[in-house]
Amino acid sequence: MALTVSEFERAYKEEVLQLFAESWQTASLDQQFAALASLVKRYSASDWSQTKQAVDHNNEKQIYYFSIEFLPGRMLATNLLNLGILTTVERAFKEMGLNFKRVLGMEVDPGLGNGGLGRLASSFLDAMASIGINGNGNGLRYQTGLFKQDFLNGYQVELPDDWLRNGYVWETRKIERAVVVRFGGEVNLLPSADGRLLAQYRHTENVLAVPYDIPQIGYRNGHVNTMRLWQAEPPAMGQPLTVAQREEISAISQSLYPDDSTEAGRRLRLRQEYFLVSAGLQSIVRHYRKTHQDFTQFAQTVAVHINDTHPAMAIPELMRLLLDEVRLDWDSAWAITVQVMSYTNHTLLQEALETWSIDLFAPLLPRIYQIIQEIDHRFRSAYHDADPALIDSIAPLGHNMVRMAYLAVWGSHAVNGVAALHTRLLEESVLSGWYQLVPERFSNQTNGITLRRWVQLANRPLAKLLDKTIGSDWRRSPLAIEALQPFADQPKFLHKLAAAKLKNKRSLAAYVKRTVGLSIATDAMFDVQIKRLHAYKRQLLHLLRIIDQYQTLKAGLAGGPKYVHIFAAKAAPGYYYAKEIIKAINATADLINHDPEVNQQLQVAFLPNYSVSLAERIIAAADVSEQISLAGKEASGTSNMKLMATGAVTLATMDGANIEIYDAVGAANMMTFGLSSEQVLQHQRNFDYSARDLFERDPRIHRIVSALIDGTIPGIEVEGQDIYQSLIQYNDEYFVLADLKAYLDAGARLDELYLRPEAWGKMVVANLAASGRFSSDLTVAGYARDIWHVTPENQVNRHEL
Ligand code: B1N
Repeated sequence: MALTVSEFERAYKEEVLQLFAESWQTASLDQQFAALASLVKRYSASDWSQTKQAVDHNNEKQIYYFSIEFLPGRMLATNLLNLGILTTVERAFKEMGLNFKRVLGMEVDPGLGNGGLGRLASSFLDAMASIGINGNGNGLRYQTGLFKQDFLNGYQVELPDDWLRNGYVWETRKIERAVVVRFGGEVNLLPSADGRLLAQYRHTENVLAVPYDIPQIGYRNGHVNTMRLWQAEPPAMGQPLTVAQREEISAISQSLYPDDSTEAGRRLRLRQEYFLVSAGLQSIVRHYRKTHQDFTQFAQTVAVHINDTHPAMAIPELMRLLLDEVRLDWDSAWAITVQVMSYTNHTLLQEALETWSIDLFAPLLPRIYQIIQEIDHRFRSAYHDADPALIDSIAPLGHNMVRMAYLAVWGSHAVNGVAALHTRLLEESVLSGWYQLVPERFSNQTNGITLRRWVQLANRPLAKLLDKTIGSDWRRSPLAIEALQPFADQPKFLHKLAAAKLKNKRSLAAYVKRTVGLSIATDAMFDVQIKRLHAYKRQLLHLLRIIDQYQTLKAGLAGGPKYVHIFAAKAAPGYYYAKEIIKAINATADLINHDPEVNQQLQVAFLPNYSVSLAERIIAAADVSEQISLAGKEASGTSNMKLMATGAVTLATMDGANIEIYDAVGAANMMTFGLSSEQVLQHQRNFDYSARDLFERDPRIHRIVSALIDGTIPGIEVEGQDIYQSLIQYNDEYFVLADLKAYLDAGARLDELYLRPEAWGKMVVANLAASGRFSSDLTVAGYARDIWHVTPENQVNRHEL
């Protein structure tokens, strides 16, 4: 939009006055934020309304992205950027003598997700709006988001995240769009006039689902989509409810399950999932009926995307609506459902594959269970010629369980993994039976990231330098950053690049000092591992390298570059082992940071409360990106992309999207090590891996691992022992020791390169130049083409690569 500095200033001052009866000079930071956000809403309102009208008017297809998690991050800067008025507003704030950065910092960062899966969902919403497709989010409005993390004596402490305390500026409650979601009760199938059975529901528990709409503004294209979050409330009418009943209802959208990569098989979670799905679909069907007489156009105008299996009940729920409310016959309803639905799998981990015991499921959702039984029955009949053992092993119902991934594949026309290796492994293992049956449904859609957030907003020094060097095309066309490649050989440019990095390091160092009181050396290599704490991600491996560096320094064998190791990670509150790793890292940090013999060379900072906002601070300052999961375990990873796209070099196993980064930057520009996923599989099959052997035979490994139990690191008597036993006694499930030597060697090679600034700069440039393909704009364009069958207004194509 077009807006001059003085126009904005006038509008802003007026907004402060109107909202708070306060002059702009005396308004508090909170008020400044509220006034600015309110203006942004005003600026986007007509585009929002027009986007919605155009959809209905032109009968355009809408995508609904169903996800139990979203991690939008703070929205003010993004919205200003996407409206095209960020620099204008910044200038105005400067002119008024106000602190723009601090105003941005007043916004809450909604923690409505755990990690990559939730962040991906939000990044897709931004991308859908930005490439001009009608894509809406459908999620839950959790009253408390992911816990806030603090450390007490090195242990993780979880504090409630009361993010709605002061209201959420971007949302609008739409009570007039509320729907009723029913649980429990009984279903009777009664003969009806049309000769078919009519499902009659009795004694159900009725929950009011109230939508809250949040605008999702596209990047400078006037396109504004909607993220809709549902809140559960006791219905205003009907039977009076007891306090306990009302609480049970509110609990549905009360809090986010803090589990990442494990299945939360609990009744409340199931209620959350059905609530999300039923509310979303009811409102979609209701909206469709306003403009259509029959359902012949439904699949052409609606696509529902199932983000992992948590919303997979969308399949039986849409069947229910089409059968019981629209009164279609089974075959027509099923044909529509399959065309509408698509499913993304995000994990190969057994413990994350959702299954629900029928004993829990059937009484809570009797009609949905009936429909799943019928789906299962018809699936089995459709394949009565096929190998019965195969069919049995992949049917939606089996072993007294509802198997959500299998239901999702059978009820969708498209299924995808999130990185090339992940999709291949899905086809070969977790969903191999399904791949045999319906191979044409499978595709790979490699994850992506919102480059605008990570580069344009969170790395301003780099963004400026890019503008000066290659012009500003890269801001709109992610692949245009390839033009940077020739500058890899220009020492002057590399100098500027290093200067930009140093600036970011100084900002992060100031933050670290402010928050944890540690002064980190900004002339050190910043070696970063940021992601959920999970054994398969192997923060432990990183810790063992730090211990090795510590021991080397203590032995007087210095040499390499100065290091600052930076961690950020939350552990699921019930994940005991992950919490032990946190304690062990914190204890090691404490030891190292306070030891004057080493702390000039080596420091460790574990920053509490990892979140989108904290990621924005850390990523721009990183030199090294640790992506060291056991090969075959990390579906994709996305911090790997964020870090390489903003100037870090990747130290990685050949896992998830690391492989695609490797393909993009070339072997010379990334440091890889460790077992391949095939080798891991082979060891697992042959039972020929012995961690104890490695420990006993390799003196270096012996020395490093012993530090966990010999008192080297004070304060981890229990944790050190447990971790030691997980490695030696229980044979190191995640092959930490198997990869340790290769990891240390790769680290040493990286150290040498870091000591040669030009060689390092070259690698950084190669990474930056190759980063465009990881834009989620391109990822979403792939979904649009292969899965949703819609054409973006703004054409972007990863396949031009
Ligand atoms: O999804 C990300 C991937 O980049 C990561 O590799 C993957 O680990 C992550 C249960 C999950 N997979 N599964 C989950 C989240 C919450 C939950 O309750 C599982 N998260 C991932 C994006 O594709």
